[in-house]
Amino acid sequence: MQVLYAQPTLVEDLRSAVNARLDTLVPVGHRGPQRVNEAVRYALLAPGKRIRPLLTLLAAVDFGAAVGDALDVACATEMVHTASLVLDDLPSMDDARLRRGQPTVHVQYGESTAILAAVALLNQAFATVTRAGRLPCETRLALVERLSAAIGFDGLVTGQENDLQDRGATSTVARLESLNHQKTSVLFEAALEIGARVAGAADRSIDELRQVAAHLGLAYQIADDLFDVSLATGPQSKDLLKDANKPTVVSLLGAERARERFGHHLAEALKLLPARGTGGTPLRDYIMVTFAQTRL
Ligand code: GRG
Repeated sequence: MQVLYAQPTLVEDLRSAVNARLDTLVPVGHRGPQRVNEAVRYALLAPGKRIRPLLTLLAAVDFGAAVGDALDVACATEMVHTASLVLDDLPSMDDARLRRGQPTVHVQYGESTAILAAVALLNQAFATVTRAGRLPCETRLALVERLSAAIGFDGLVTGQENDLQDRGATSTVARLESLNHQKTSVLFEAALEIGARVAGAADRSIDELRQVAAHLGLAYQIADDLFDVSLATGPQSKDLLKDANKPTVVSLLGAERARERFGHHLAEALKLLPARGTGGTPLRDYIMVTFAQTRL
């Protein structure tokens, strides 16, 4: 998806900090076989938009934490997300050939190395949270639990399995949005909650953030699908297009009504975003720029 990058300096600084920290959390020559290390770095350091770690950092900043206290756990959300992309791209799943502007991990390194790289990334995500040294032990434990909930039986795994089983079936917008919630919103929810928890936010604010993230994930998935449709006429359409027979909110509603639905979810997210003072906050500004100005 194409996103405008004319963002406030804070966001650019945070994105650079995430990229630099990811580089050090899985360094060249890190333990284990060199091929897996290379595949992990290939996937992780490719130019992703870093939406999930930015959500974590901006929530942390919004609720008064220092960036340094949230940086490692923010990087952990990106590791989980990247692992999910590597698995999603496999021939047995979406069978994608391009990701983040480069050949997918299994195309570059082979399927078995791609699977091992995804497992290594997941493992490194949890190792990173447990070692996030400036946070109290109980906070780290709560974050491990929160992150694992977003991945497992109530999270990405369920979303992916349901999506694969539903493939091609006639569906409803409600059913698709339930899948989109399980595949996309769950990690947005965890990312925002983790940032807020690092800052010691109250449970009520965290509940509000969860609802914000749920709508953001649904809006983002519609934008992603609209963008896929716009690629259909592009020069690399064969490589870039996902399963054209798979129903999406866009294929069910048509582009115009899908855009309206995107607008509805975005408006709900902004309405629910906990108010801070009278002006905007870095998190609200980021959502406005990244989501509201996403080119549809
Ligand atoms: C065990 C972690 C784990 C997952 C297993 C494979 C799987 C289950 C889930 C895949 C879920 C999936 C791929 C959802 C799509 C989410 C999505 C909107 C991806 C695109 O995100 P962007 O646009 O990508 O943020 P970049 O590359 O910018 O990070």
